[in-house]
Amino acid sequence: NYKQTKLNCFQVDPYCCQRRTPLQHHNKLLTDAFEILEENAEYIESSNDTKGYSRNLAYRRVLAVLRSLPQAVTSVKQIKDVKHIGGHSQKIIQELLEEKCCLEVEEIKRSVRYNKMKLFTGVFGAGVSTARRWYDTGMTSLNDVIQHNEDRSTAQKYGLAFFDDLNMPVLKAEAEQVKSIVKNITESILPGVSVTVTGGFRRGKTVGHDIDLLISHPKEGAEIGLLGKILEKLQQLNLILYGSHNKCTYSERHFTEEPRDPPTNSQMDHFEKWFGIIGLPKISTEKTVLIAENDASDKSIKDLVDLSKSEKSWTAKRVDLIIVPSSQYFYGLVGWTGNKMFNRDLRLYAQKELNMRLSSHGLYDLTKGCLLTSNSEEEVFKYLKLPVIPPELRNC
Ligand code: DCP
Ligand code: MG
Repeated sequence: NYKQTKLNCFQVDPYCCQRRTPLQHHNKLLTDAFEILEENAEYIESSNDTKGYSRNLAYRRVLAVLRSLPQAVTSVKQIKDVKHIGGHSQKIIQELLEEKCCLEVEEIKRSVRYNKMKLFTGVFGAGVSTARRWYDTGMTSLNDVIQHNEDRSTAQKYGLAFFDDLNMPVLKAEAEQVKSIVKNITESILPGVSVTVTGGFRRGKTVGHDIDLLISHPKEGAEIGLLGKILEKLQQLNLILYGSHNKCTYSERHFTEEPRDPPTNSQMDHFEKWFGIIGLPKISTEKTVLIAENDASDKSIKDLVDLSKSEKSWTAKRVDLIIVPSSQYFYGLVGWTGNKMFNRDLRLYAQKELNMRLSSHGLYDLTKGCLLTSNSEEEVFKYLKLPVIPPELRNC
């Protein structure tokens, strides 16, 4: 009957890559709470746990389901049989619906550990395990970390010194500004090149934490050696504050065989890339950009802090430049558009349901023993026997 149907109105496909998940959804009261639980579970879980059950992943799945629901949940009965929402999560949802807040979440929000871990993982170059080490050593502020004389990676030094700049949300206009700088430079080196803003911005986000640019050229192989030249130019223009250039070997670049097993948790690919920080001229300023003189790996953290606090005409921004050979472009585009959960399920689905192996480099049909080349994103979805989910609906 009607009432019964209404109560069980939420049926979801098991993999989030089968669902449409917009940025603005109907269950923000719930997802705000589960985001805290998910983050906190990540801070607590040790990396050894990830082979077995992961609470963090379980919460990420709950989040992905809630974000994809076509309506607001108003009664816990509606989600009684919904995939991925277990008993504990249902109790939390019930509490949130009845009380508008959840005790467990409120306790986490007040806890010192959660707040310090959130602060420390916000440092570029510091992952969860570094943050945990800082916390366990008794450090409670960024200043403590800066003062503490332990060996820090160059990335962490920059992350600490430019913490404020790097934690300012990156605006879409800034992403477009960086894209045109890179596009102009690249075009002057190699005409016909394409530069695409991917990551969250491609999924319709208006702010992000970094700028992810895919660089490719229609002529396979033309992109070889390109990144080094782009970086040289960026350096000459004094735009680079810090960077790490991962070159890749020929065999990794020319991916013709069965895709490598992607490491289970990180979905790192083998593209040639640069992860760095640029000093982006403030949009309204006409002053020349003067930033750290080139590779400042020998700069002391004090010099960097002074630089970050000086009156500067630029802001530090995180930028990723990824070189994608044209034959792998659409797989690279899907992988770098994300989001992470969408990628995770896409790969799991390909493996479990189709006996195919998907990575940012390609799709391999293990049954037929062949590689499936793709000339569009739509074709990737077609091979995977999935509806074409546009980027704006991949916000799982
Ligand atoms: N990616 C991934 N797995 C990782 C890192 C990245 O699948 N471990 C993919 C999916 C991401 C994309 O690359 O969506 C870009 O990575 P970001 O970390 O920049 O994530 P977003 O751009 O989605 O978010 P933000 O707006 O915070 O930059
Ligand atoms: Mg990004």
